Amino acid sequence: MVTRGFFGRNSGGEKADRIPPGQHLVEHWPVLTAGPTPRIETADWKFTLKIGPRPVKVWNWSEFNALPKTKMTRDIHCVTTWSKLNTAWEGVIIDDILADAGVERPTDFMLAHCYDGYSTNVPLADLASGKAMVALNYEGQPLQRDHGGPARLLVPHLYFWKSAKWINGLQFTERDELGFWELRGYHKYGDPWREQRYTND
Ligand SMILES: Nc1nc2c(c(=O)[nH]1)N[C@H]1C(S)=C(S)[C@@H](COP(=O)(O)O)O[C@H]1N2
Ligand SMILES: [Mo]
Repeated sequence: MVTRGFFGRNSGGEKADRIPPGQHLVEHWPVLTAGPTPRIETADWKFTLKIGPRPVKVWNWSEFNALPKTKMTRDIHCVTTWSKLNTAWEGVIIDDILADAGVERPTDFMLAHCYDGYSTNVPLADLASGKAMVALNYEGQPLQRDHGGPARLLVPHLYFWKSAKWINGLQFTERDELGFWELRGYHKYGDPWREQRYTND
C-alpha cells in the first residue's frame, strides 16, 4: 500500500495515486533517443498507413493537419523511472486517421514506424477509442524536434518508449510483431501499472 499524503496536504494524496510503482515525479522533460535526432521539414513530411506490406493511404503535412484535431492532457511514464503529470497535447487521434482512410480493423496489432528507423508495437485496442494520437503540439506549441517534432505517437497509458517520435506511419500486422526496444529486452506491452519493463516482467 502506497503511503497517502506523501506529497503533503496541499498537493493532495491523489498525486501519489497517479504515480505507478517504481516511478518518481519530474518537472522537466528528459529527452531520450536511441540515435541522432532527425530533422524532418514539414514540406517533406509524409505519413503512411499500411495493412501488412500494402500502403492504403498517404497524407502530406497539410492533408494530415486538415484531419480533426483533439486535445488530451495526460500523465506520462518512462521506463527509466520518471513520470510527468498533466502533459497537454494536441493532435489527431488514431480513430480519425483510420476513419479518413476508411479502415476499421483489418488486424488487432499495429507497428509504428519512424524517420530514424525506430519502431514500436502497440495493439489496436490501445491505439483506438481515443486512447492515443499522433501529436503535433505540446503545451500549445509545435512539438519540439528533440521530443519528436513535427509529429510523434502518444500512447500515454503505456511506458513512454511506445510513444514513437518522428513517426511516419502505422502498419497493421497479422501478429504482434516486436519493435526496436521490444526486440532488445523491453516488454512487448509495457503497462506501467503492472511494471512491465522487461521481456519477462
Ligand atoms: N523514433 C524514436 N522514438 C522514440 C525513441 C527513439 O529513440 N526514436 N525513444 C523512445 C523512448 S525509449 C522514450 S523514453 C521516449 C522519450 O521521449 P522524449 O525524448 O520526448 O522524452 O521516446 C520514445 N520514442
Ligand atoms: Mo525510454
